[in-house]
Amino acid sequence: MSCKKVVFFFPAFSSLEATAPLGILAVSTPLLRAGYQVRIIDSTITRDFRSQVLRELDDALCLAVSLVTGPMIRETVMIAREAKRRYPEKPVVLGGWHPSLLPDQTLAADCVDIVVRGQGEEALLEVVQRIEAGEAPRGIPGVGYKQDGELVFNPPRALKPLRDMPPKAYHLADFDAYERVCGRRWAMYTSSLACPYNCSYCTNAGVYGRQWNALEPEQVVEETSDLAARHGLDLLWIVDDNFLVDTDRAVAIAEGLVRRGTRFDWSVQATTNLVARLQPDELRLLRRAGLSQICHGAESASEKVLQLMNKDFQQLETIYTAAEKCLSAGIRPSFNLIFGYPGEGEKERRETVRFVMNVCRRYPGAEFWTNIFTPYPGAPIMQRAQELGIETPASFEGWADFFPRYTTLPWLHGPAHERVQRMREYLRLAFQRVPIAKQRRRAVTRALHQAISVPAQWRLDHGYYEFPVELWLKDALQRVLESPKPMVDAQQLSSEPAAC
Ligand code: B12
Ligand code: SF4
Repeated sequence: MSCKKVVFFFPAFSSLEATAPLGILAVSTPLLRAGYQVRIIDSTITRDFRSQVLRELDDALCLAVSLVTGPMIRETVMIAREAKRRYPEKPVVLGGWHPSLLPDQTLAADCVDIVVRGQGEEALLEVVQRIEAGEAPRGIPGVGYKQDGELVFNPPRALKPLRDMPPKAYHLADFDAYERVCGRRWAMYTSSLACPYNCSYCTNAGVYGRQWNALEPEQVVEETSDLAARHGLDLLWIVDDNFLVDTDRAVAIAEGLVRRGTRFDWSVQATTNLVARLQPDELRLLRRAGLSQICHGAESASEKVLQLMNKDFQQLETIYTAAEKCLSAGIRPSFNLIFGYPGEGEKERRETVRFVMNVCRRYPGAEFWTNIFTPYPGAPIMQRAQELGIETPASFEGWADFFPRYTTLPWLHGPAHERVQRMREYLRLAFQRVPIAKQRRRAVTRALHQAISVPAQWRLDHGYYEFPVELWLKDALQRVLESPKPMVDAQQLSSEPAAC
């Protein structure tokens, strides 16, 4: 017999940066308010997540999974298939970025019954109410479902401004368990949605549009202070696409946090042009309020590639300015790069590497993180990528291997791909970087990395990546010395049990 319970599964996302899944906390609140119980089983912090999901499903209405494109799909398929085998009558509902961007193919998978596109707060509640009533989710905006083997898609759901959304159910998260995996006690927080720009590799406009909308500063100050204090967090990552679209709002948030005397660090994502326009005293104020890092999507230092990426709002000098301004205010500037973008050749890659060397030497403390271009469904570049020979997976499962750390492209594979991967590895070792997860490296590994930074810089300066003996040595030592990922077991992440 089913009680008023929904089981959420959050598949592992191939990173030690473990914290509570914000999408699930967001869609949980309306369910809790309507009297449903919620169980969250996050595979990153739950040793026997398979048996736990199946056990919890026994008296639940449905299984709901949140996922993005990439490796999370592997565990999603495994768990959804087992759930369907054991409980064929209980619907499997998928939400999050991948189902939002590729609803048809996702719903076509044998183990998926319902998909939710875009914002899930209201949609999931309505779906669960229908499941409870034994009815199909006919007409619920943003929802797709199967009817007699056919895929049925209701009209899309209009986007709601963030201020109209309920608060996230952070109290469901076992922050102790996340801290054991990650080494840090941190959480994500959303203060605005969407981004006014439209970079051609970016999927955001496809899900959240381009109309930036944000919470009022007072609400942000109130919620972040409370969240950090309540759960003893030392870091909040504000996951907004572009936090600094409204400078006055950012300044007002900083003033509010300073007035409250909060003590947590926070980091944001913002474009270099918006950081460059800040005045030094504004950045100092943000720092005093706890802002410790700004992550920028620099992506390339080739004018040609930036044009191809539709990043005309970002002049190269704004990257230098952003680095300089951040560092002089005591804020760590981080920059992301994409290698292998269509149109980028060896010459453009060299330009980018030279630029990185230049920035890191002029502004010690600036850091770069790299990826290989991965065309996501819904991104404006996708069609061009397909014309250039990218083969997109023909099934939901196929997307599990789409991952920007390893992607090979028709124009970047074999020895060329290997060369770029080595270059990325040398970039990683050449200068210090600070990940969110605490590094559990031994002193000897740290010393080795330090020692490799000298030859790594030489190689990057000379574009020479043959015979990577330093990398071979590092890998061999790492295999012998480093301990495996810590195993933790979460407490039951659940709402207050209601009688059922
Ligand atoms: C935080 C984050 C991460 C963190 C996640 C940490 C964690 N503990 O969860 C880390 C750093 C690990 C990460 C890694 C990656 N990420 Co990321 N990440 C984000 C980010 C910035 C915020 C996600 C978030 O929590 N948002 C807040 C919540 C509330 O919003 P939401 O997820 O959209 O949820 C809403 C709906 O989607 C829906 N919903 C969500 N879940 C569910 C579930 C159900 C059942 C229902 C009904 C609805 C529903 O309702 C929610 C409320 O409205 C987004 C960008 C963004 N703007 O969202 C990128 C983003 C999700 N990441 C992305 C990518 C590409 C990656 C990486 C591949 C990057 C990399 N280079 O390695 C990896 C992949 C990780 C993996 N899965 O294997 C892409 C995903 C694109 C795609 N097609 O899926 C995004 C969209 C960024 C982008 N624009 O390109 N990421
Ligand atoms: S600036 Fe960032 S969030 Fe905005 S469109 Fe470009 S990549 Fe996407």
